[in-house]
Amino acid sequence: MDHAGEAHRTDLMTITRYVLNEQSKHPESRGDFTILLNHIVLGCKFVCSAVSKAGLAKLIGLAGDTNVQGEEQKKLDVLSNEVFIKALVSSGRTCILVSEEDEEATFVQPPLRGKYSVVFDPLDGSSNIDCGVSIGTIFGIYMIKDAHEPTIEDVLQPGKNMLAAGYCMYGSSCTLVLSTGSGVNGFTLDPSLGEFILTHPDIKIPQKGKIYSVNEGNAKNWDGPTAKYVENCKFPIDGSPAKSLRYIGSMVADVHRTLLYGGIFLYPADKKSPNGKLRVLYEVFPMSFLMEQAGGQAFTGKQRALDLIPTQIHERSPVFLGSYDDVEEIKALYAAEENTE
Ligand code: FDP
Repeated sequence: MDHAGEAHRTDLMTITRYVLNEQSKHPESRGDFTILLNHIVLGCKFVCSAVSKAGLAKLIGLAGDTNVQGEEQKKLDVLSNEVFIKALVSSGRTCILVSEEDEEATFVQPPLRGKYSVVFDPLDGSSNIDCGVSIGTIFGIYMIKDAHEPTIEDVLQPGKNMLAAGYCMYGSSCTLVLSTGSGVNGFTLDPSLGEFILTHPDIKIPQKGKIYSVNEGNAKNWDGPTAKYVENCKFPIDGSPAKSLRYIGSMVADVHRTLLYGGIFLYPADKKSPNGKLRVLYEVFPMSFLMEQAGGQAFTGKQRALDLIPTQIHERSPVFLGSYDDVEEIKALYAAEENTE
């Protein structure tokens, strides 16, 4: 082993060092938020390890089946949910948890209660698990109003009230993208160190992109502005080059590409699903928060996505998010339609 070479690596900006640096900017901080983030990071490492073994696990027993030891194999999404619930509760810093996997919100028992609520999708894009396509965890963090008397209203807040949001993508590498409200940073897991290293500092989304990302199989049910926007992507009326279509069908992967390369990701309303498909609290809000922090925009077809006030924890909303100029175009089409009504 080249110990001299390894020594150079100890000045890396790990996610722990980054979060501690951020904490030091707030002298009044008691480190609660740092502890919470550390527990989220731990959850991501666990899920990353489980996802990377998923193909292998299939050789010894299908998820949901019994393996050769006679133990039941947990489905990855169920396992991921348990991992995050345990990691968040044991942090001692959370009060209310909303997970995509659980119908009801979890209220943490008083001895372990803290002042934050976390909304999350432990394993988003789960229809892609069996073919090894990138999937991810999405999370958003709110501060609750009163830790002694938490209510569901504490998580039914507009996305603009989030303190932090992020996602972890389990793909060819494991990448955690985080915003604590002052820009967006990306960290890649170094498996040999078990540490997330800052690899994408201060991510800024290009002002305008060359890619649009949508499930075009739903096109026959789209409304006028969405149909017109996608038509413009393919046959631009201003003579600009047509956009390329890229759609993975895994929100974390599609949003990650959009953040890095620019362009637009849309999951619009359609006649069959008037509220679209994506969930407000743990899909639309965290991704919209990251987009705005990176200089982009997120729109619901009616308003700025982060202004939406949810009334139910599993509520859905249409969303158009990505490069500033691209979202501006779809906003103009909806505004034009409103004016003709
Ligand atoms: P999935 O159903 O595989 O869990 O909301 C979940 C989600 O994936 C997103 O990750 C993804 O962007 C979207 O649904 C894909 O939906 P379509 O299959 O309808 O395109």
